Amino acid sequence: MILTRRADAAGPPPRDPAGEVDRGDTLFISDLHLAPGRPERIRLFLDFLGGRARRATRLYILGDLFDAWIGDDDNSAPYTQVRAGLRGLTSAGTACTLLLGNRDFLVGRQFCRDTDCTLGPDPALTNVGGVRTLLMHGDLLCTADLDYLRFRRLVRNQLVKKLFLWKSLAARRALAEGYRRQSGAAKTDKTAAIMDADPAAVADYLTRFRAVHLIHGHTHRPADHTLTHQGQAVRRTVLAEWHDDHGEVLVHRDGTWNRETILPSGAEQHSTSRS
Ligand SMILES: [Mn+2]
Repeated sequence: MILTRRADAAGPPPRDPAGEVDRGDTLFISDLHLAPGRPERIRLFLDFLGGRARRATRLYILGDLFDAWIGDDDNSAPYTQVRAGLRGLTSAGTACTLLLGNRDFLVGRQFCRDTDCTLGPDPALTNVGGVRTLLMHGDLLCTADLDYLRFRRLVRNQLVKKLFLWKSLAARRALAEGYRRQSGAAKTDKTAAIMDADPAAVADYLTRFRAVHLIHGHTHRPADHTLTHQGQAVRRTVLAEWHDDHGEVLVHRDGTWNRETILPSGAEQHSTSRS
């Protein structure tokens, strides 16, 4: 549900039949880079969906949930599990909104039908605790990476997407594997500055959307930036990537923000408080 109105405009949040689940939190995650070759990370995410995430009104996944996505018809076992996990979460009453990342931009309508998640635009303007908040994956902020932005325009083209999706699953797998190798090689050549958010792009999006808080991922440089924009204090919150043995979730509750570490079940959970 995107999102120029208050999250509660559509009525009260779904109530747990037993009335025992407190769903006061809004959660933000990104850059999980789930892949069949990362079973621990998939398990960590599935446990998160079945546990911590259920105490939220809404979960925002700000892109790169998957390390690659070659079409909603990919029925590899891990992806089927992830779809079922998301469906379990939304069925239990937590809304889930997804933004597309540069790795999983082919997530589409069938995925949303399978999981009952909503696909958000990028950027997505929303309201968190009465504050105009802009949500992005973050790749659009890295404006110094001209090669990538050119590639982005190409692969996001509707016809190009259709041509790719017409190919067999096997052909798409082979193409994605080739791209993954290429992209990995290109990344090591690029300077740190090119791969970070450009301050001018940040300012530009904040102005266009009259937002005072920007939340994004993609750069894998988690931080809480405070900056002055047009004489006003604004915030840029960068989400952390997930790893096989831990993930991080940004939590909003009653005007308070926290970063919580998500650990494999059995391990002790801990959280770091922020304002
Ligand atoms: Mn990314």
